[in-house]
Amino acid sequence: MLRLALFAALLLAPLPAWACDQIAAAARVVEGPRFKLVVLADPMPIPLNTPFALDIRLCEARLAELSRLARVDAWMPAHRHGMNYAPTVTKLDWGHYRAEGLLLHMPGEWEVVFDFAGADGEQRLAFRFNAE
Ligand SMILES: [Cu+2]
Repeated sequence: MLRLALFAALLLAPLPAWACDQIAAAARVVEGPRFKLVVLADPMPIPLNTPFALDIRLCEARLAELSRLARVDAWMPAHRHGMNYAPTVTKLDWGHYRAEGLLLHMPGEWEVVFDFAGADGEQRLAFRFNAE
């Protein structure tokens, strides 16, 4: 009973504002034609020369289960090279994925690419950012 009360108290406690602000500032929202992606880096912000992971959610998706996140990758458009590692993608839940093992080995502009495959065809979404 005490544990239940503690749990209820935790549920009612407000989240620290800094957590929401940090998440809102760090989240990347990528608008696609059929759904949008909300991407959070772990750790954040995305570090240089250190492995990081991405938490990826398909939002506002109709039939999200038809679009499977098949691949996550990153490359530097200006230098025309990718990473030295191939990240792994794990499905956590419907429309919720985690990509691990990304590592950016150079400062500069990177593009993170998300390739989806499904019964309704292939789709690529991406965002660019400056790693420093
Ligand atoms: Cu480069």
